[in-house]
Parts: sequence; C-alpha cells; structure tokens
Amino acid sequence: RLVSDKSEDNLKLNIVNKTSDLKHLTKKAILTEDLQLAKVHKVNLTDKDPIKKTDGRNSTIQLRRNPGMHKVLTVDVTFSPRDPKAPGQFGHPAVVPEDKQEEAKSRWKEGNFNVYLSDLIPIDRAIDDTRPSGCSRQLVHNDLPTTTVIMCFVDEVWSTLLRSVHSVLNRSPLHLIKEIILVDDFSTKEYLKDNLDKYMSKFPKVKILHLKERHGLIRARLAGAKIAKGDVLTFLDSHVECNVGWLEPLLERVHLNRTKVACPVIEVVSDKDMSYMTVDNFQRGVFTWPMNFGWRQIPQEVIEKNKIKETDIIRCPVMAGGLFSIDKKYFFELGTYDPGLDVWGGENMEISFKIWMCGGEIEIIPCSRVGHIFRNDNPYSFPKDRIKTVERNLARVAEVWLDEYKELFYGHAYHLILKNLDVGNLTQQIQLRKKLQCKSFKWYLENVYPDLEAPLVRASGLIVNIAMAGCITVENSTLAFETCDINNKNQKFNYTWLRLIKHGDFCIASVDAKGTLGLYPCDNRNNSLKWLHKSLVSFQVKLMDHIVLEHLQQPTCLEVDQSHKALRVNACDSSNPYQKWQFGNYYAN
Ligand code: LR7
Ligand code: MN
Repeated sequence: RLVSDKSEDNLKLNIVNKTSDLKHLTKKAILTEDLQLAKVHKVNLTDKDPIKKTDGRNSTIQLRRNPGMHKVLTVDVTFSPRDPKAPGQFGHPAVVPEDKQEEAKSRWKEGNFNVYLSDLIPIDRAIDDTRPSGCSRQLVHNDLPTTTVIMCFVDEVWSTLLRSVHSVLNRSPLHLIKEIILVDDFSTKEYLKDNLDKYMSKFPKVKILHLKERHGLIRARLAGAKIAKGDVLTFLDSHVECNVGWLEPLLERVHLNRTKVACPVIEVVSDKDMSYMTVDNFQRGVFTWPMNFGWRQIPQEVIEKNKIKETDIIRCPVMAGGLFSIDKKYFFELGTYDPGLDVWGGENMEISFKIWMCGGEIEIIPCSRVGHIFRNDNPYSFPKDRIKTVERNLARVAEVWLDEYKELFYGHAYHLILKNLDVGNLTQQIQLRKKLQCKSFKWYLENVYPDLEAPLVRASGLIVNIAMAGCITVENSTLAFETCDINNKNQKFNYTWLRLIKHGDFCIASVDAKGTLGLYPCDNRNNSLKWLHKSLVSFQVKLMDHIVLEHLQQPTCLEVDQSHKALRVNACDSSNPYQKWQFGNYYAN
C-alpha cells in the first residue's frame, strides 16, 4: 500500500508496511505506483537518488526538498518477499520437522539458539512493522547525518550474521548508510574466514575488518569506530533484525543534539523458534546492584499522570549496551569506552554513566525497533575465566565512576573484596573524568535515576541487645554497654556495605588475642575491622542476629558479658541471646 500525504509541503511518498496487507502486492506494483504518485504530484524524481536499488530486487522512492522535514522513509524491500510461504516468513515461528529434531538439537550449541531454524528461514525475511501507530507519520530532517553501522562478532552463525546485515541494507535509506563495518573479532570458524569477504563483495557498503587477535567486543567496536567514515556510529549486535523505519528516528535525535545517544526498542527474536516478537512499551533501561542491567516498566500511574504516549521518547539511566547511535565526534570526545575492559560486560554501564555524568543523555526511541536473539549463555569462549572477566570489568567501572557509592557495588558483590581483585591501571580513566569535568555519581542518582535505592549504609542507629536491654556505647574512646538512649549520640553507629561498624571515623574492632573490644581508625581495606551482620528484615519485623568477626578462622561473635555488663568477643553460639544484636534502622537486605 502506498500513501502520499498531500497536506504536507514537503511531499513524501510513504510505503505503509503492514505485511498482512501486502502479501498480494508485487515489487513491481510498489514501484509503478510510486512513480504514478510522483507524477500526480509533479515531483522531480531526479532529486537525490530517487530510486534506491538496494539488493537489486526492489526499489524505494524518496523525494526530498531541502531544507526541511520529511516523513520517516519506510524503506523495506522485504515487503513482498520472494517466497511468502517460507518458514519463519513475516516473523512467524518456524518449526523443526519431526525427522530433523536430532540435528536441530545438536546444532543448538553453535550459537546457543536454534541454529537449524536460522538456517532454514530466509536471510531476508519480512517481519511485522511493530512500531506504535503514529511513527510512520513522524517527521525527520532531510539533512540527517550519515552513519557507519558497526557490527562486531566472534564466531557468529552464518545465516544470522547475514540476516543482520540484510536487515540493515533492506530497511534503511541507503543514502544514510555510509558503510557497514563488520569487525571479525578473530573468529575461529572457517566459513567466516573464507566465505564472508566473497559474499559481502556484492555489497559495496559492507566492509570487513578481520582482527589479528581476539579483542573482545569492547576493543573490537573501537577498532571499527577508528576507521568509520560516517558522522554517526551505530552499533549493533551480529544477531539482529532491524525493523522498518528503524534508522531515521535514531539519527534524528543525534541530529537534534549531538550529546543525545539514541537506542532502539530491543525486540525479541526467539532463540527457540526464530519468531519476531514485540515487547511491552514504556520500558526503561536500569540497573540493580551490583550493576546488573535490567528493564523496568514505567508505572501505569506515571504514564497516566504525565500522559506519556507510546511514541514518546524514554530517557534511560543505562542502556542495554549493544544497539545505539552516537555522534562519532562526541564518542571520541567522551574518550570512547575504557579500552581496559575485556571481552564482554560492563561497557554498557561505563558508557551510560559517562554519557549522563559528562553532559549527555540516553534515550530509547519507540519508533525505532530492532529484534535481537537473546541467548542464555555466550556461545563463544572467553580467553580467561568468564566470571572473573566480567567482575573485573565491573570493578573498573565502579572504581572510576561510582565515587562513594562504589561501596554499594562491593557490598552486593562482597566476594570481590575477599578475592583482592586486580582491576589494572585506572589513571587514564580517572584523568579523563577530571578533564571532562563530569558530575558526581550522587548527581546522577538524584537527577537521572532517583528511584534507585542507594543508601550509603546498610544499617544505622543504636545497636541493641534485647536480652540484656542495653546498647553499645562509646565512652572516653572505649566501648561500654549501657542503657539505651535514643538521644545519646555516643550510641549511634553506622554499619557500612564494607562491613565496618563506624562511629564517626572510628570503627569497632577486637584486635588483641584476649578479645578486648575497642575503637580503631576506620580503614576499608583492613579486614580485621570487618563484621558480618546479616540484617534480616522480614515483614517489617527486625530479627536479631549475630555480629561476627570475619577475619578469624573460628567464627567469633560480639557478646555482652552477663555478669559484668561488658562487651567482649566469644565463640559463636546460635542459641546465646547475649550474642544477638539489632540496629535501629535497616536500609536494605
Ligand atoms: O569477544 C567478543 N567479541 C565479539 O565481537 C564477544 C562478543 N562479541 C560480539 C558478539 O558476537 C555480539 O555480536 O559482541 C556482540 C555482543 O555480544 P553478545 O551478543 O554475546 O552479548 P549480549 O547480547 O548477551 O549482551 C549485551 O551486553 C553486552 C555486555 O557487554 C553487550 O553490550 C551486548 O552488545 C549487549 N547486547 C544488547 O544490548 C542486546 C540486548 C541484550 C539485552 C539486554
Ligand atoms: Mn547479543
């Protein structure tokens, strides 16, 4: 179906992509109807690349009058697919034939998704236009910047990689695609080494960069960015399907303001049946401690109160990581990614904090939609231990960007402290943050992500023992056990994420062999100052628990000596009520 909007000064022909309406239309019909409409409106088709040959099978028309705006070009050459009956066509689920079950099962591990079905379905299949209504009527500037699409991959499944590339070629206005750079991150699979260059030589916009050693996705993307010629960098994973009209809305945001970083809505290509599924609207990219990425729905009442529409842009505290457009110069001004991040993970947090804290914004653009195959596990190997690699990356990010809040990160991933993790040199990253005069993490929390719970301490206030009805008290720089008094400042302590029990700059500890308790200068790195107190708060009822010295072989517990009403440490005993304590307030479990 072709629609022309006569009401607009800037005349545009729009192909409305409702695949269901289009099954009967031939490519030729689309083209001739385009030309006829153009005649009716007396538009000069010699205007900049009027007919876009994409893969030689189809054409899309664009009519431009500079300067000004035009409706989003719904370029989609897969509109009237060669083989409408092919499995997986129109994004429908594909089915493994009965006699191929074994084969499909055995091939799963090649990509940790249904590789058999990916090979079965067309590499240029049609998918439903999942954009909210209104997107096809939105206007974008005629003079949008060009983009370099960067897809890095290691041992990607052949058909999936091709489908990703074709979805870009088939559903983007090609004058905006400066090039597509495929960064081969030292793949081991022969077909990628031998056949990819040959296959892609038919597509002049596609360039391939074969890395000579494994870079990991972070440095592989940087290798692509370094040779990119477009104005904007658009990063994509290598197992995606770009939907109709995906590109212009992203570039429009960057064009409006070069410090905007635009992400599409990431839809789901099923790992099991390769169906293309849309996702709920109104999702923000967020993180929970210790820096786990997740999606969070904007609450219904917020949507209603602010009259948020499905097409409205959503500002996000963090991005998922894989799919976004960023002004190239701006990306380099920001210092790109920390090149010290290895293989996979954490770079999405790093770039997100960097963007917000150093003056930019991250947005999800609902009118731009890209499908992605979500997998349960990375299908490629990690040069070093996977968990250690990701943890080290995250710790680098925490050290550079989280300020005092890095305690929350370590508090939620406490084993990292015990491991004495080596995060490598951070001098350059810290200098960069200074040079860019980035704001504090506190500012970020208050202004960008106020709904994150980030209490700087886990518990605070009085430390009560109920059996003896008393509280720990500071008396002349030593510790005593006295009647509780909520107004007594000498009875106030903070229990930190790093497990110190602090009174000002002094910490409760027992450092001599006799188990005497005292106050010592706090030091986050000194494990002999650390106490484990599992703050159990259930159904608003605070449960008392032990306060255990951590650095000793034998668990040793803080205890109040019944007869002398004095504090000491003693062998832990789960039934001893004189070893059970409760803080006045608990902030998080
Ligand atoms: O060593 C490597 N070299 C690579 O080139 C490791 C990976 N890669 C490639 C890989 O082939 C793929 O194309 O890098 C890309 C991303 O790797 P994936 O697909 O294994 O990552 P993912 O989809 O599981 O994880 C998400 O988080 C990552 C954290 O480092 C990256 O930011 C991914 O780009 C990101 N993906 C998305 O944002 C898509 C939506 C997922 C969500 C939520
Ligand atoms: Mn991915």
